[in-house]
Amino acid sequence: MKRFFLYQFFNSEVSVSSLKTVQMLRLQLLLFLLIAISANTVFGQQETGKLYKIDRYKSIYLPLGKISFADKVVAFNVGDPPPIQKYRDSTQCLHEPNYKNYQTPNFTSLGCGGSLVVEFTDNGFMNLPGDDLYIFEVGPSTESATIEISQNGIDWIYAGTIAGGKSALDLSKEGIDTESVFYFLRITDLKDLCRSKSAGADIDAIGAINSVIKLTIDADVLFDVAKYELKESAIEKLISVTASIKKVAKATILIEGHTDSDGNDALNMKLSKNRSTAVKDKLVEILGEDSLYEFEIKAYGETKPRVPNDTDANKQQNRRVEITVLPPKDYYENLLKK
Ligand SMILES: [Ca+2]
Ligand SMILES: [Ca+2]
Repeated sequence: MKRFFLYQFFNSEVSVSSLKTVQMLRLQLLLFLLIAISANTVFGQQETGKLYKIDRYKSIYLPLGKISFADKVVAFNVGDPPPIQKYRDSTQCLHEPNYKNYQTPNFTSLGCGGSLVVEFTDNGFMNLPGDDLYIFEVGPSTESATIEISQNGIDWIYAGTIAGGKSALDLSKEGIDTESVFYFLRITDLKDLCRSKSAGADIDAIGAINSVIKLTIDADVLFDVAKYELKESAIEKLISVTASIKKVAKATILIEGHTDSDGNDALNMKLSKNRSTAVKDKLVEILGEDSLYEFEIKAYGETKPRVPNDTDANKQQNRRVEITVLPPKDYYENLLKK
């Protein structure tokens, strides 16, 4: 239909007097088509970071967009008294926020003193510059709750309290290190409001501002002993790794190389550096030169073992390349400008 119209337009017979107008129109149409095409290529580029509404006036920017949110409910211990049935669906606290109004049960009410454990499955979170977590608490009143975090779902660390509309947490305030990646979060209601249809804190979403994707690759899969040329079988592994990286269109990718304790310290340092570089070069090749990823390399040699280098199995665990997909550098640069 569209094509037919264009054909008609470009081939229409016209009188000399209206020729000028038609030429103008043709030019305008061509311009319009050109703009439409270039707009497509710009907007076709998937944008990673996203603004989420907090209230009527404010929004918060999550630099890794929709992957930033908690993905899975691990446990829900509803408080006492509990909220009414329609506010008790624990899965309503997952994924992107979608609160409409108090009547629509698009959130989870914890009940008085209730607690909820969620897991991040396609991302983790860390203590990086600025606020690290944001809890989307909704409903007519903001109730306070404590937040604890965990790397494994077993050992928990206190991470702060949300209260009085303060829903952002900076993990550095609790002295949490800047290396650990966390995958679990527990939120426990502090019994502010127990006599309500939606007793306990009302959670619409749990977002990681400093969201990361962490991938650890066994170095034996990538390299032969003491070598830094990628093995044939490594390519397939790195292609599967890029599938995870591509969940975000723009990011800083940190590649860290580690060895076991066999051999000379300085040589191990050099080896881990060469190996990280080889992984970086291959990832650049697979992801494409013009992609929006920035790379950083860190070599640790044998200085940061995961486990003691006392058995062959442990040594194998220590020989590894860690890839962390972090919020893009310009996100932090913008934070500094504020
Ligand atoms: Ca997620
Ligand atoms: Ca922080």
